[in-house]
Amino acid sequence: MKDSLFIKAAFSAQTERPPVWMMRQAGRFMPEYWEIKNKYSFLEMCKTPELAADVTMLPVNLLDIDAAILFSDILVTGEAMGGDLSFTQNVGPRFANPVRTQADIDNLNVDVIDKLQYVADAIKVIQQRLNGKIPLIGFAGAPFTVMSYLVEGGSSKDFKLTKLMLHNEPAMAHQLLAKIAKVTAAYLNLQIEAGVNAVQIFDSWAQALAWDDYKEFSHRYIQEIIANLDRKDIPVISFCKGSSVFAPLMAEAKPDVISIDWNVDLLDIKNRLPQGMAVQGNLDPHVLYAGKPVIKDRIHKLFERMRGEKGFIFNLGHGIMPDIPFDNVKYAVEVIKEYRY
Ligand code: 1CP
Repeated sequence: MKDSLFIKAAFSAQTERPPVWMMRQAGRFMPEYWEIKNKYSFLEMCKTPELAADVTMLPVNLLDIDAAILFSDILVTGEAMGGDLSFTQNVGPRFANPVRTQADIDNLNVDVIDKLQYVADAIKVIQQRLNGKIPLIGFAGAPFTVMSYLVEGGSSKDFKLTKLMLHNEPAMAHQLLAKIAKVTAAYLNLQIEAGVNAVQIFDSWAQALAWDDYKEFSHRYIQEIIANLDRKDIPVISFCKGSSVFAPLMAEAKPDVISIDWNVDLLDIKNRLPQGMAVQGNLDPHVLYAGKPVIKDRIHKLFERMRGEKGFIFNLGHGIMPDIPFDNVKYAVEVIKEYRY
């Protein structure tokens, strides 16, 4: 995989064009996803290696992207620790037994790697199907983001209960975060052992935090996880919503790549990072709703800005929305793949 565009760019080597993959590429914007989803529940899909492989391969076969991402979810660590997880259409993820008291935290298990073995099995099936064509990215949720789902019991707009725990019960919050971080490091190491070619840590809701709180309750645990990875020779990508603000701090955790949201000029932020640290990003996913000339123009503008830069992976600033037209995503990938520096 060392010679793949994605791995080369992740390690800041020269490439003839930027590699492309998109967060949430294995998902609901594809009619073919629904053909599978209509027959199985989301968790069944995650836990059945052949099905997880089928979904992982959809964007590989239909979009011809430069990296595949494991089909799973960031919340499987919370489930393995004892969360009663379900996914309901139009509601999203739910933990029926939210974690809000000291007793709830004490009850969470950390010795849970056996419960996540199905992910290692899926990775092996996916790698057989990929057959060396492109790299496979594994992933996990960052402790703060996973904590927010455990505490709120599901999605949240304002993270009220989570922030209340950080502010009123910081010692309790740290115990919870430390438990999640321990499981997350072991979980990513399981994925590396099973054969993924890169890992990405998703801290999707970090932007809700004030700078000091981000530092104390999020960054610190990501740093700990990255330090505990048995990295072998694979790149580590750190993503958060809010990276346009937090990237210089994220860099201190020493990932190989930082995935940047769309609020910032990508070159400006790259220039503020240590030499040799790659960036991934950062098209506003809403551009993919627009007309094709707009999509092409925005991609070309980003690429012109990044011209001559080593260490640039094209991605969106966050995941593809489920109602973005498939044709537009396919067109964007074509525009990117035709481009030459
Ligand atoms: O009902 C369905 O069809 C399930 C929808 C779905 C899908 C396709 C969920 C529920 N998760 C996923 C897959 C998924 N989730 C992947 C697969 C690989 C890919 O294509 O990228 C990944 C990487 C995730 C990670 C994930 N899950 C994140 C981090 C990434 C991000 O977009 O910020 C988050 C925050 C989640 C939680 C989650 N799981 C599912 C939903 C609908 C949500 C978000 C709900 C919310 O807004 O809180």
